[in-house]
Amino acid sequence: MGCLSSSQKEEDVSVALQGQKKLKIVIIGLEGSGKTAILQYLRNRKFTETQPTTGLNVETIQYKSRFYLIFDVGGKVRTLWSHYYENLDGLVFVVDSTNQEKQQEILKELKKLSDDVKTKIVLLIYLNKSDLPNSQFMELGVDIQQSNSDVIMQRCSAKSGEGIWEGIDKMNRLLDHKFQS
Ligand SMILES: Nc1nc2c(ncn2[C@@H]2O[C@H](COP(=O)(O)OP(=O)(O)O)[C@@H](O)[C@H]2O)c(=O)[nH]1
Ligand SMILES: [Mg+2]
Repeated sequence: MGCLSSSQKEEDVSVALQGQKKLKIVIIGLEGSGKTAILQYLRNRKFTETQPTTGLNVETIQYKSRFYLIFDVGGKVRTLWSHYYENLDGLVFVVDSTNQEKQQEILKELKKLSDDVKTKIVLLIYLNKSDLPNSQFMELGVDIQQSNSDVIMQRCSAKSGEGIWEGIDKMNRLLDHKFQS
């Protein structure tokens, strides 16, 4: 997996976006929610153990006829997230569904992103770790519904793969509409 320092980001984004049209997706979420595990699952088509993310992971993933350039920004420095929101097509927000105590913090971040993202995007919220017995549905709709974006909620597991491609498929379909309109 490519690991880039944030100082390289402007150059890397423009280089990566040259040539073939790729849709730009950013994966955010609290630390330990499973962002990197999901990105690795998309790349390897299977679960692989992760290391804590320092800097940035970037992957190009093909789904059907579309290429997605996906940025995993890391959860520690949340102020960095909004630097990646320019020319965004979609945002993936990963939630650890076993960690109900973090619900208020998650709602706060979702509210913040709906303020920070100025363009209409597709927002895919993955309720991750559905394979674990203490995984629970989280009611996160309130603030997000006010934003201008299409919102998808998808239970998933980066461990078993459940729901991962389903979420991407739903996002892909909504992006079809975006490009047709
Ligand atoms: N059981 C289970 N563990 C997961 C899942 N997704 C991630 N993890 C684990 O949760 C920890 C944090 O995952 P990671 O992807 O590094 O989180 P990040 O900080 O959001 O990038 C790692 O130990 C992963 O193996 C999942 O769907 N199920
Ligand atoms: Mg990570």
